[in-house]
Amino acid sequence: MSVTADLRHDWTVDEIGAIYTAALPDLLFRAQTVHRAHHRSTEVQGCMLLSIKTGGCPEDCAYCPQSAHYTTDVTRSELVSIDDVTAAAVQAKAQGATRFCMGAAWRDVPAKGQAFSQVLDMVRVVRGLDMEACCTLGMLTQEQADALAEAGLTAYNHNLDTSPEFYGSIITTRTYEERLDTLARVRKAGVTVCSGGIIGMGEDRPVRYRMLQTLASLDPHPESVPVNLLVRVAGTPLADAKPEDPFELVRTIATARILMPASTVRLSAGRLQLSDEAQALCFMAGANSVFLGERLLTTPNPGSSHDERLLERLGMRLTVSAPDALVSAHVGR
Ligand code: SAM
Ligand code: DTB
Ligand code: SF4
Repeated sequence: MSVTADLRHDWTVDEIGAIYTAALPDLLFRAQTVHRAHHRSTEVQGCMLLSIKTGGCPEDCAYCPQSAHYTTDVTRSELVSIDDVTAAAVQAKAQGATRFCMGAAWRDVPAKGQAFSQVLDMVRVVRGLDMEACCTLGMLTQEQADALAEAGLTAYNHNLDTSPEFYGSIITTRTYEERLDTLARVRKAGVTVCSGGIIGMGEDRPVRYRMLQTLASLDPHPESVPVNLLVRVAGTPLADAKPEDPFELVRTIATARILMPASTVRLSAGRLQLSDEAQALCFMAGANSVFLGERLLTTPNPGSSHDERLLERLGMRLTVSAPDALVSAHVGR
């Protein structure tokens, strides 16, 4: 069988629901079987995040501590210097990261001023260190997507976050369609697509099915699918959301793995709320990437020494060389 023969874009909600709600041993067995056909079962990619422009965002995403609509502990800062990015990327590489992801609290990339050309320089620095470079900067024009491609950007992160139907109860300042439009521009520019979502925002299971269905309907699939567990931040509207059952995260990851077999499924925000055992289940469900380091963008993360110990206890390891996302998505191992 060709490893791409099982890539489908027409999953129905009923099919997705049946996968998601299967008995956990059966779901994990199916996810593992798919996972092993496309990925090394004992490896996870280490990525490092850096917030290059923090806080003061005009968007009203109900989960986000960086929105100017809410009062949180986040200290605003303007675009960081290229020297700061270089130092952070060098350190990330030393800690075993093979992808460096730069996030900006923008609705869209500023059309005027020097900021965008500085971001392009940051991308060149990261690529010059032989790491994958990812940016998440909000909405892009086609010209901006093309310029990022030209600078060597590996991936662009732009999450759908939730289902089309639930979206309006989380974000009112931009539409789902606008998110999809940016993803189409990224794809057209030849940059790989990183798009996923968040669970634990008060959504029910069918909302997750629809989010996963929308992601899997993209053709090609996003090369990267981050699954975030909501980090509940004081001051945001979702600060008091009910804590999510970790098994729901495991089920979401396993279902993403089955629907999008060749994609890297990233166990992203929220790991501090998970036991080591729950994280192990996420890896068994097909997650094959984590964020390293003590900080995500503005919130804490387990830190490299904890992760080193965890992977060692599991007999797993960080991916040593950055897989070329486009190639690795289609090469059986
Ligand atoms: N401003 C850009 C945008 O929204 O596309 C890029 C940065 S934004 C912080 C990147 C992603 O982080 C969001 O789409 C969301 O999925 C995730 N995120 C933000 N705050 C989070 C939280 N409190 N818990 C979990 N994920 C979160
Ligand atoms: C993604 O899906 N999760 C990361 C990355 N893409 C940019 C961001 C998580 C942010 C968590 C909240 C914070 O630290 O501010
Ligand atoms: Fe702004 Fe992104 Fe946060 Fe939304 S998720 S408020 S767009 S930084």
